Amino acid sequence: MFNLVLFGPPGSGKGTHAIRIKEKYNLFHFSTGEYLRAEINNKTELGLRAKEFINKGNLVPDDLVFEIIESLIEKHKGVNGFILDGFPRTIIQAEQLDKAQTKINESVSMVLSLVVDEDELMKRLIKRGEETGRHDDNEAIIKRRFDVYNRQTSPLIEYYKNQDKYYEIYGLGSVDSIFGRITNIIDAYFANIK
Ligand code: B4P
Repeated sequence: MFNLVLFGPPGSGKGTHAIRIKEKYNLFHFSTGEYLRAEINNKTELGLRAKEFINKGNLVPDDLVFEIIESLIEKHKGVNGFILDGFPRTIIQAEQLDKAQTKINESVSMVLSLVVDEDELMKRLIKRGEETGRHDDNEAIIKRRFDVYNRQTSPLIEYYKNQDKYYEIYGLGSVDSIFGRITNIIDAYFANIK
């Protein structure tokens, strides 16, 4: 099974590219952010809890997020592979994922990290906020999300480098050109394991 972690700061293009990767490689795409937003829209108990954190630019607690991921993996055992978009976002989440996958003889295959500078990220997210009305896409909250990313999420870079699974992609340019960089890396991975 091919298990891809799509990694990067807020607005780096994870969601944008996940949709294309899913189509090209026939993988099951799961975005924790999208899932949590749907729960908020449906006013579920989980959504109400998650909203408090998301609207302040904070991460939702690890255990809450991990329960979602565990049941997802359990429900979709038969798929070709997963794109985990926006998960893991903390070392604890990464360790929880490793443990759960080891139990079923699986592991993360690769981590693709989209690298984009903060000025560009800010522009993209402000634009998205204006177009969609997303509550966490306003300047003050975006700054908080960058801070949370730098403190809580970026240590995962070392974590996955130590496992020899970390690949960086320059995330500026047209969506097509970035997608080309992504597919070069995935195709090389498949060519190597043949
Ligand atoms: P997410 O939904 O994952 O939010 P994101 O990081 O902003 O998304 P992404 O990087 O996918 O942005 P996109 O491609 O759309 O998470 C939201 C919140 O949920 C988090 O802050 C957190 O509170 C919570 N959460 C989620 N996962 C969690 C976890 N594991 N643990 C705890 N909490 C969690 O790109 C952004 C914009 O850029 C788009 O408008 C797009 O059109 C544009 N864009 C993309 N590529 C471009 C390009 N090449 N050029 C120009 N614009 C581009």
